[in-house]
Amino acid sequence: MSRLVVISNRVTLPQKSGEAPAGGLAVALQAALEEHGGIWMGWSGKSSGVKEPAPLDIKTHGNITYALTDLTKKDVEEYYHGFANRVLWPICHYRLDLAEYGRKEMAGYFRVNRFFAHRLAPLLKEDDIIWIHDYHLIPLAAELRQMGLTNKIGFFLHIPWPPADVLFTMPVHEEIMRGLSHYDLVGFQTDHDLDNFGGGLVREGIGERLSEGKFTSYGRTFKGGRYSISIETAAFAEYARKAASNVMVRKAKQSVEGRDLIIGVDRLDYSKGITQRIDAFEKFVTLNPGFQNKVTYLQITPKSRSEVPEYEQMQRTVAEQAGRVNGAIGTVDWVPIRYINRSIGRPVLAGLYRLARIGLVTPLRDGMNLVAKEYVAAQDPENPGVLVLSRFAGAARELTGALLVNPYDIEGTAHAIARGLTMSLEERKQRWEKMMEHLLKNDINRWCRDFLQDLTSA
Ligand code: GDG
Repeated sequence: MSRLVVISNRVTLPQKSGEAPAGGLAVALQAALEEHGGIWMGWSGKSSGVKEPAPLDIKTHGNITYALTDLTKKDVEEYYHGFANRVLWPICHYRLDLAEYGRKEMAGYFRVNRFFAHRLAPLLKEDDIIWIHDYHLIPLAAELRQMGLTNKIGFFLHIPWPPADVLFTMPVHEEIMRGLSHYDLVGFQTDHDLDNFGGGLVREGIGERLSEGKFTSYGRTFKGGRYSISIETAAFAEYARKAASNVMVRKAKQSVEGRDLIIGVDRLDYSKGITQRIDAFEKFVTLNPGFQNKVTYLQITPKSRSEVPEYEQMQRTVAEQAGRVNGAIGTVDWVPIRYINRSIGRPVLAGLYRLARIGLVTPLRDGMNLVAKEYVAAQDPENPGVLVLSRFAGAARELTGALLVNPYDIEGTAHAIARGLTMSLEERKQRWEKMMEHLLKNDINRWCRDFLQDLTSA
């Protein structure tokens, strides 16, 4: 295959020795780049203030060149905090009530995509295969085409694609749809997202779904497909097995003192359904008094996007809610909810998943949700826990051994928690084996390989 060029909003630099390993996506992309040789370009995460950003910061490690750019303060505000995270993110997660559309932010989004294209183009060779990631960079292919590039360009959307009626509330939906038509391959997490995309084209009269996974719109024909992202299943399972001896994990085990552990792990984000989940936990304890003092619910929630007002507000809401529930149902010797508002190391996380009798993954809407897959991979095959999973996570389409719940139905989720905690070992094993077999076959390397194969032949 030709050289691979990956562009994403943020870039994962190689780990320094002794650092915890990066997540599965970074590992898989780094492996693909290493194999074919290539470039990974993106935003450094830094602002150059009012000054124009300095030239690209280029770092080479083995076969991979990392190219990072700063953005001005205005760019960060308008492109990242503005249009990407206050318009595209809420709309793609069906939260029209939270979308704050502004022309200034929209213009900033397109301007930064043009800026990325201009910085990237001089690094490109004629036969490079280009793979662009996620909602921040939808118009990038159109900008590159405008500059005369004819390379194969693929796009993968990590978040959901909404149905037409939701998408059309965004004033610039046409420009966004047009942007996608400039790719050779557009990848979505699930069939639902792919269907929503095709449905939107037809509804607006701007395109059609053809046979063999092809679409046509704005005079271009391109491929669309489902590529469900996954994890490094075998490596993560091994990692979790070893993590049992980690000092922090042993301490955590002691501190739950024989109680059943329920675990939730999410970036602090309104799409993750954390407040509904805490309500469901409270309801579970209220409806099942026999479980009082017998369970600990550990919610690990690193802060994210704190500069966006909705996220800042949510930080306070969740902390207050956890405190209120602990006050209402806790006792002198039992703190029902442990709420951690920062990131913990990956080895400890893997060990905690394995310790937990229930993995509680209940987003209101999620492209895939890798926590659900990590929880399954981390289980002890002889005594696996139960995954309670929202039917609105992309992962629900694959993890059929989970107890599927509607996260808006608080009582339903409470019942699922009770059912998970009382499930026989035999049923737990049966459900887990089915999911683990699927995840071993469909891991992150397969996802990466499938996408790149289809892009190469598109
Ligand atoms: C987007 C889409 C899609 C979380 N807390 C800690 C920690 N994490 C890690 C988890 C997992 C990752 O972060 C979160 O991935 P998710 O998939 O659950 O969610 P998003 O961040 O919203 O990701 C999503 C994904 O892209 C990939 O396409 O699945 O639908 O929204 O790996 O383990 N890791 C550590 N400490 C923490 O406290 N070390």
